Amino acid sequence: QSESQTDVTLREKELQKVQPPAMYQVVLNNDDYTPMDFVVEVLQKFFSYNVDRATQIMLDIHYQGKGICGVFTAEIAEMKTLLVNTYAKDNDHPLLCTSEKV
Ligand code: TYC
Repeated sequence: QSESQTDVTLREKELQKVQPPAMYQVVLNNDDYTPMDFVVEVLQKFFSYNVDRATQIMLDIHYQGKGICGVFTAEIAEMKTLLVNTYAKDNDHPLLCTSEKV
């Protein structure tokens, strides 16, 4: 049984509908060596949190093992992850930033 032309046209219209972009969580991972102050600085510098919120998030990561810093489109998530890991390396800290699709 073949699809009617109306069905095909409707399905094409459906496929053409704009899709919201895929979103990615940028995650900071805990470790035993990166100073707490440095993590707070990273959260302020790259994710625009104020010092109080940055401290809360840092402590959450410290006790839970990891924590979400923000949710972004692919390019922004990738760029922030790279910037944080480069900044950590440049400062000789093992801090690891990762991103994962929501
Ligand atoms: N656990 C680290 C310490 O005790 C602090 C820390 C917090 C490190 C969050 C990484 O993503 C991190 N100095």
